[in-house]
Amino acid sequence: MSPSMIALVVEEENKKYQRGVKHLCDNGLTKVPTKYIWPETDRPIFTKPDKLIKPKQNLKLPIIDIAELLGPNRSHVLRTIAEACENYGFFQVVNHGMVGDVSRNMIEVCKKFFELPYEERSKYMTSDMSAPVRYGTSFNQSKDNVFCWRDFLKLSAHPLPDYFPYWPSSPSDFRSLAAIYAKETKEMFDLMVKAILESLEIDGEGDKAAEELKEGSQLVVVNCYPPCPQPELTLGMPPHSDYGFVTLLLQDDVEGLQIMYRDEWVTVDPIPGSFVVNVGDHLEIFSNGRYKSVLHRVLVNSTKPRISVASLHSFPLTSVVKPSPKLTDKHNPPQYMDTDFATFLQYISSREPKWKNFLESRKIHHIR
Ligand SMILES: O=C(O)CCC(=O)C(=O)O
Repeated sequence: MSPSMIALVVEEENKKYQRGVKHLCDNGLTKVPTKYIWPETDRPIFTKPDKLIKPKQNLKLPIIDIAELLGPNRSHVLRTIAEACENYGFFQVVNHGMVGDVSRNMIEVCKKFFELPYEERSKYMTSDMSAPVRYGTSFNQSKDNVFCWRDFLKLSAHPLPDYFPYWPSSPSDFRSLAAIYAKETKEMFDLMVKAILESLEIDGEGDKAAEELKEGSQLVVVNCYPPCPQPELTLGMPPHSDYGFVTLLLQDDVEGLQIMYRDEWVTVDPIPGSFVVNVGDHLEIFSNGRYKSVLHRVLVNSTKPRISVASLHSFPLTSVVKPSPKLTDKHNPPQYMDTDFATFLQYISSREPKWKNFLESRKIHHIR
């Protein structure tokens, strides 16, 4: 084949991958295309094909019972939150008040969305990072060298009336069910973030931040990970941290989420009906590094499709995030530069975003 023919074939192949991994799987697949094969050092560790070496036990994250947070044990729960944010960057919440139907309906209607024909889903495909709805694949499909085994639907969600009319109109109940879910998740966030800020013991500063966050941004990210014929070669999502303040994650009953804990990847045990809560980059900045925005990634498997719904919350898009003055002084100077969304968007549009590169780029390196 001539070089120009080879270039044409490669371009055709790449176009195919741009349509997403669900489309690829729907058309029949017995092995993972090279585009999705990760370098050996980044792959999940397997002993033999399909057999994952798991850490001895899945990680049991600290559990926060929201009902207890609202009772006489509040100060004890706040201490548990502080320890979880310092040591894990993650915890799970139970008794959160969202009735089972709301989360189950959300997972079900999202499954139905990803089962729609490609032509229907692709109406929402755009490279415009500020679009109110964005369907896509991999992590950043215009920048990633190696693709990950994931398609996504991102919905801007707060204030809801501004974005709701742009959300997918098919399946017919998608908008209404997703709207109930987004609204209830936002309420859960408002409650959780008040507690998280209170656990930092910064008095009025915490109340001020909570008020600002109440009017802040919310992005609902639906992740779809189809079964993969060779899960040992690829990842559903590469190691990354979340850019917002706090993320609330709903998973179906299929495990896949791993977090970096004491320099090892450990799988999070999904507790049915619970939410996983994690510290984002903005909270790490706001807390001047006390609370950790921890790396996480997603593994896929050969038999079960997996759906997760992450709700990313932060300050309004026009705000500047900086270390709280209550957490800095001359002995403990700010560890991060003031950061706004424009800087973040510029950063992720210009390179392959992974690891904690963005947060690292905002660090101030003090000379002692
Ligand atoms: O699917 C998961 O469990 C995690 C998803 C995630 O990390 C994200 O959406 O940022």
